[in-house]
Amino acid sequence: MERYYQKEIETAPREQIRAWQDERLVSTVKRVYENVEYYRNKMDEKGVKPEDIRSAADLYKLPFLTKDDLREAYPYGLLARPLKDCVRIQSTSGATGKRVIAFYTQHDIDLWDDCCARAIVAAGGTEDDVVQVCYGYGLFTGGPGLNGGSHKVGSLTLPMSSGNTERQIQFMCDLGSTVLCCTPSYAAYLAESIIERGVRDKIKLKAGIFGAEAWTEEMRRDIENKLGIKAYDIYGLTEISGPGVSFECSEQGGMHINEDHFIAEIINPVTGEVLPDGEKGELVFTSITKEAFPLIRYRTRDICVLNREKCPCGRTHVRMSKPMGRSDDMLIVKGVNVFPSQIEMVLLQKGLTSNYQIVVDRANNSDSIEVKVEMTPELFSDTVQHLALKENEITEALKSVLGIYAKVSIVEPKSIVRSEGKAVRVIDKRHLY
Ligand code: DLL
Repeated sequence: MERYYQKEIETAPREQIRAWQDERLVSTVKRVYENVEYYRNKMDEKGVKPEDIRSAADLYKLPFLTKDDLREAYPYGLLARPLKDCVRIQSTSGATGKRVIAFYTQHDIDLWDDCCARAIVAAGGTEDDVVQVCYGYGLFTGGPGLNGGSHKVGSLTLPMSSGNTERQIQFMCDLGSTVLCCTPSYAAYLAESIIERGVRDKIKLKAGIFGAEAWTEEMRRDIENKLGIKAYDIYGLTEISGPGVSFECSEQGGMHINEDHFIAEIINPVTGEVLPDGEKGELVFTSITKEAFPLIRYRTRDICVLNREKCPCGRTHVRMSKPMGRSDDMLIVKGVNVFPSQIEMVLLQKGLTSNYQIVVDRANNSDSIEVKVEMTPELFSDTVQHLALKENEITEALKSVLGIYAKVSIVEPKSIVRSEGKAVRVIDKRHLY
């Protein structure tokens, strides 16, 4: 039987959800207009006043917000509450220069934890469960979000954070973890490691809650078979709170968006026009219950489809498909957001050319990234040893900017194929979408 964490909300009639959205949007817009100069200026520029927003049907009148706005307003420019009311920040997994921070009041954290609790209960979690959280803790929202959700459910929470596979498996066996929360690639890696160690019959896992990066149905089946569990997708982004913006139910047919907290729209990423349900486009979120950091019409850059058909699980909140790509060039490698422009910046700083190519691949469910860059005429006459030193130097610089290891190969001049149109800078062999 399907279980819910907040049944009345999760299965509320559509008219009720709409009424919540209308009321909460109107008050959020009024509040940000009054308290946040950045919003006031943006709305004034577009000639829209809080009085023009009388229900969610007026949402289209409001200006969009993008990651660039967040960077421009960094760090405090979008705060809608005094800093003294905030108790936490979190930040995107992106690296230096591209970081975006989000603020939370205690109330915001409470609601965020509720969203994650809904996801855990939808995956079968109860107070009798042992939830092993191996998302990163710290600035990344994965660990703190699922941790908070697990507490709300009343499950025994293992705040493992990522890495240290040996210890993960030991605790999983000794403490009988039943729900695993981590990225799908780490889940696949754990599954292999468990089989390799011959301890498959010692684990008690029944469900996994995997997200933060794209993963395919094939990968789902592979993890489910190897671990003998049911694997659920979970989606979210730091700007909008973190994991739990949407989550899968037992139907595994799209992720229910927590519509009492977030209004979702799909737009044409080029024109900004709102598209009807069922059409593929960029997902845009408006948070309607956040105190510290409410974002209005935030462009996620994730390409999705919304589905309002009735879900057999009984939840009435709209479902989004798995993200099918991005409308910008951001890559997610090993769970970390990587922009090609960051790589280009390092290469140019290190005196190389902008003739480069980024190759992303996945072997044994683990991501790898290689940066091939053409040598300059000066480097051409250098010794092999000197080239290797240069490669190391760039590897180090990339590591400090991206936060992950990228293999660097300096290749011969003109060996990277020139494109006749746009340069093909990124070759993503993972075929995730
Ligand atoms: O990845 C939050 C999160 C943590 C979600 C744990 C789920 C589980 P960011 O680091 O800000 O936040 O990255 C957000 O990651 O815009 C998507 O492009 C991508 N993403 C998140 N979840 C999924 C998913 C966290 N289930 C960006 N499938 C988003 C595909 C996902 N992509």
